[in-house]
Amino acid sequence: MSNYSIKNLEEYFQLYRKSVREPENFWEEIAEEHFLWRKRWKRVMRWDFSKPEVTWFEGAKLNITENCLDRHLAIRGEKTAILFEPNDPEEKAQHISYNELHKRVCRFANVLKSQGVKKGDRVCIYLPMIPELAISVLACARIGAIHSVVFAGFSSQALAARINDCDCRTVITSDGSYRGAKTLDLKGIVDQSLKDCKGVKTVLVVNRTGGEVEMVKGRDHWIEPLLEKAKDECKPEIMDAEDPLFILYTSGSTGKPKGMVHSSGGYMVFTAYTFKNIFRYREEDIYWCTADIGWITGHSYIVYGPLANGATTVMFEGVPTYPDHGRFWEVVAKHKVNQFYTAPTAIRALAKESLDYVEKYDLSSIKVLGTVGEPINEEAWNWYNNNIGKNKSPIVDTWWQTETGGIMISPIPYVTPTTPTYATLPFIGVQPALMDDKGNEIKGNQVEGRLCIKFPWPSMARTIWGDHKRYYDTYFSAFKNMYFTGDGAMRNAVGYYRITGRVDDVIIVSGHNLGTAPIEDAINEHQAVSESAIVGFPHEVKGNALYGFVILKEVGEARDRENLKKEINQQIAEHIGPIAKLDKIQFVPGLPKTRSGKIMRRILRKIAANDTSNLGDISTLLNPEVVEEIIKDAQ
Ligand code: 7RM
Repeated sequence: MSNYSIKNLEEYFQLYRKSVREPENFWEEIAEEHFLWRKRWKRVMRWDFSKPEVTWFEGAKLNITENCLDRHLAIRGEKTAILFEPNDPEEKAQHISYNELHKRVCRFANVLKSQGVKKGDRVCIYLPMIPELAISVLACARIGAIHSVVFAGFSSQALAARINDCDCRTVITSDGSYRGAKTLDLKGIVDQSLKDCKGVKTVLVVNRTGGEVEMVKGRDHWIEPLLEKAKDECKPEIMDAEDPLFILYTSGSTGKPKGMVHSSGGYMVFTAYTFKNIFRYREEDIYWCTADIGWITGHSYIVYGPLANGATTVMFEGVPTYPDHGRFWEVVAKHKVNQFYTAPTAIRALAKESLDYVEKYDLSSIKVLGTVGEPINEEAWNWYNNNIGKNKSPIVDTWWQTETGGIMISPIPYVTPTTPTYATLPFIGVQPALMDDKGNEIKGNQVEGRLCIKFPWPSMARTIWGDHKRYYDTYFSAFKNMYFTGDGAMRNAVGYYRITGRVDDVIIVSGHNLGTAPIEDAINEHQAVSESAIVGFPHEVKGNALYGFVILKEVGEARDRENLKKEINQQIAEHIGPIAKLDKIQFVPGLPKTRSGKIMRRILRKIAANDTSNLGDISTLLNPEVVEEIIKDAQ
């Protein structure tokens, strides 16, 4: 069991050095000793960032579900694999053992097969946080189908775009979903989107809310009767290590979402190894990540990473504020959660409420706290540390991305001394670099630049579905032989990294990545709008909120402006989802533009942040006079 669980800082540095000097030997040992392979690799890795082409464990054969399920049955079959905590605290939690999960995954896999789903087919999963979400993900992996989970908060149009982009023929959904006091009509959203998805032949519907739904004959099937009839054994499809395991969409700076494609073998090895060390998981622990499986955090650190380690992973259906602001802490106390992993936006929202919500509960089970998704400010870090961790549980501030598949920069708890707002040191095998605008690496400490990674790691995305050129252009063209993350970062005197935020047109609102372009596209479709620009501005709870500068077609028109603002937000909710709604909308006569026609977002950002004392050089603007006018009416 050497090397698999890192014990102290010295060992971390030793392993880190080994992972850089002899990456192949290092990863070969990890892969060999801790996973179940049906056939060994011919070559540990191969890479060429100029294409980009990366392979890990080429020639190896495996099925990830054998690693997440079958191999645990003999030693921990009755241990809880998934601990499901429903939205309604009155509804009983479900403890799904490894034995039971194995059976339910096999049954689900057999249903998919009976519906004609085969290896390599894409299956869209649009489900709330109920056990069937994890089960359907694993069922796809069992038979080698590529899952594409779409977060069940996305609108019908966003769902349709994702279904069509990777030609899903099968969609898995539920009648409805519970979110706090609300019940949402998921099946209705799916029906709406399928009007634009002619390729979908089968819709499997899980019964969750018991709501009235329309079932289209020949296309829609309730899953329960099919599951009942299905056999509870399903032989795993044996996959190549480089076969795609899943596609997950992430927003980009153009309108079209990017379908990041992840591999089977490398993804498994890296998510399992990071999970074990970054959460310091031990056999009896109860681990809870509050993310939704619709995001990468849920894929890697609710499903695959924990299950590959035989962990107990909590799945929470609800929201942090229902029935009140104490819900997270109630659940921690109830299930004696040992590792708790959430987003800064949730921490900030709960920190605003009375401490009574925290102090009511016994949080002494907590050993490790984690955060992910956006930079955590010092105040939120301290609140989390003092009130939840009681100054004794290390906080792991984990930096990573949909594209990286697993955690890249993070403390290792009880090993790396933490500093508020710092993600600290690269994980084993991760080689970060800070780059200047001219494309040179900035060496040494106390420096700031664009964050790149200069060597492949096993769980990196292999391509963008259907558009390898875009993969190259987005991540590998800015800096030669480097993966460019899109983030800025600084490295302090001791070599710790602090992520400062996006340097591109992606804005992170409440931990959700939103591209400005798709939102602007949605606004511009409104018949009264001629042009718009979106920027982020600092928000106490959400981290960033959205500010829209909108040019109307008819200037000085007596239209009801308040009503227009509502319509614009409605339009955004329909195109993208309620998470992308604007907090502020300002109607402007023009937008500051460069001579080449590029909107100067830098200026708009300053106006939105109410920081107009120094706007920098605006002489290159085509229309500098518009800036004054915008400032005059700023909100
Ligand atoms: C896991 C996830 C990726 C973007 C990334 C950053 C930001 C994530 C942190 C962070 C500062 C962190 N995937 N980000 N973690 N910024 N500190 N610990 O969030 O694809 O949805 O987002 O999120 O900008 O590029 S993601």
